Amino acid sequence: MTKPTLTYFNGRGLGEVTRLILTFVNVEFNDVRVDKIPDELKATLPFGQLPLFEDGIVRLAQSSSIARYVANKHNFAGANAAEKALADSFVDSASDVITPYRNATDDAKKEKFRTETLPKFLAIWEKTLTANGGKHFVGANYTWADVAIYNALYVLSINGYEDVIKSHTTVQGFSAAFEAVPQIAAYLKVRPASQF
Ligand SMILES: N[C@@H](CCC(=O)N[C@@H](CS)C(=O)NCC(=O)O)C(=O)O
Repeated sequence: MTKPTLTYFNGRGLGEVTRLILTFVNVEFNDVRVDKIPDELKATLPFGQLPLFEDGIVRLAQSSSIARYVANKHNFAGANAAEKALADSFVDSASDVITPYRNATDDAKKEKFRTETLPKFLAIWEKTLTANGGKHFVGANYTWADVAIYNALYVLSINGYEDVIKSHTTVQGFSAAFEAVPQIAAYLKVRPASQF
């Protein structure tokens, strides 16, 4: 089997969910990190942008399509059609949190995000996790939904929202348990530090 390659910038950004999925499912991959997209590569990119995923079967762009493909390929997308759809919906909920977080560029928007948007989603995540045993969002095993939400929580926790997250103990426990999964813990120890 060809060792897959993920090409992205030297940051977590739009590449990190796929890196975490591959790490979780114990698939070795070439983690290619560029400072700038070389012109000759840019000309061949499906949408002119990174990330790009290549596994000898497909040459795929668009971060969420890549992550979903990798999750499906490695049985990490949900145990059946219903679980897959639910997992997709929780992945989308992570975007529903990260998009307004990124768009909160002034104090009023930041305050709305801190006091309304984030608590609303944290309460939903807390309730879902509690009803499902505390460790996973969907079904009896980890799926890429857990990865996407963990990654969103990580981004928020290092960018000034740790206190809001901490008051949701089941969500907090979920993140801690995810980080303690041996292959994830090993990856996090060596993950390059980055601003984004
Ligand atoms: N919708 C795309 C967006 C990709 C994107 O915006 N990539 C940025 C980096 S985060 C990029 O390649 N920027 C460099 C460029 O456009 O030349 C995805 O989710 O993959």
